[in-house]
Amino acid sequence: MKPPRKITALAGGVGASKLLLGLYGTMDPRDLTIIVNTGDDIILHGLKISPDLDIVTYTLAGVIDSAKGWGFRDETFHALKRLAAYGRANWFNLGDRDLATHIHRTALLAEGKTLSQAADSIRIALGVKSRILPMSDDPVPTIIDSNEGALHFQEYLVKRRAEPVVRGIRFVGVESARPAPGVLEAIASADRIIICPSNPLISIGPILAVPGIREQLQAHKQKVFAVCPIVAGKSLKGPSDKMLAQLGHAPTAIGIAKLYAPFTATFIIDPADKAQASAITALDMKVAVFPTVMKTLAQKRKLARALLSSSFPV
Ligand code: FO1
Repeated sequence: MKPPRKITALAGGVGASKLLLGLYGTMDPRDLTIIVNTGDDIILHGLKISPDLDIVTYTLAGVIDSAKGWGFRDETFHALKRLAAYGRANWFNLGDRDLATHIHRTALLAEGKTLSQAADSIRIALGVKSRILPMSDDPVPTIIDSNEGALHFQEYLVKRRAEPVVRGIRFVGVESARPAPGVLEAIASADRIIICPSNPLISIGPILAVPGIREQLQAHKQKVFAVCPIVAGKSLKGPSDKMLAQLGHAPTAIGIAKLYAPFTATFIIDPADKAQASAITALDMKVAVFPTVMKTLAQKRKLARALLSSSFPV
């Protein structure tokens, strides 16, 4: 069997970017298309902020603050301090260089361009060779219903540090959202589709909720490989474990496997969870046991190489 050449990845932000960086350095990046969650998008100070699009773009451009996982490296925050002096909210840390991205994107949208076109303009300017597609050009904000009421996802995560108890998650307007141009085609034409290790509820969940995308994955299920974002009951990144438990899902590899089984052929779990392999196989998926914790570039590339191999998972 020929190794897969054309890869389409579904991605959130920080967790996904680790694997994406591994893929980017291991394959021809022009054969990589990334479909990114935009449920995290928020308007602040009149600017359209698209955190996951920017995290993926900055990571692949090599300009990310890798300690934080978002924003530019060596960033300064002079503008945010001035905004605060005018009485504006400063809980969301928008750096000076980062603000240029948001101003550019907002200006393009005001000129009648789409979010896809803005994302393309930003990634080309930063020298990223892979295609980066928003899941939709239509706004689909993720709202967390919590014990403190309805919160925008960024208010829940950043302002309230994921402390409120989650009672439900809504993607507002998703019923009438359309997949962005190229999204359904990228799934259909890929040799392999990789679901990155992102939060299944608030990173991959919004992408799946856009009408047509989940169905397209189901139609191409044999090509779908999903990397489990939970290892030994803990999230690789962010509050997924806590959110899963609060919404009645098991924060385990099996818990994620149950969510992904309808549209995934191969599920990748860390050796720490290998005891769960047979229960996952019973969900009618192949299981690959392979290290998924990616702290170093070598670990990112190792998982990427495995996912790009025609013989994986044997
Ligand atoms: N995450 C934080 O925890 N605190 C912040 O102040 C913050 C600012 C920020 C600015 C731009 C950007 O693109 C991302 C930013 N993030 C921040 C990350 C972001 O909130 C989340 O990590 C993603 O939305 C989840 O993938």
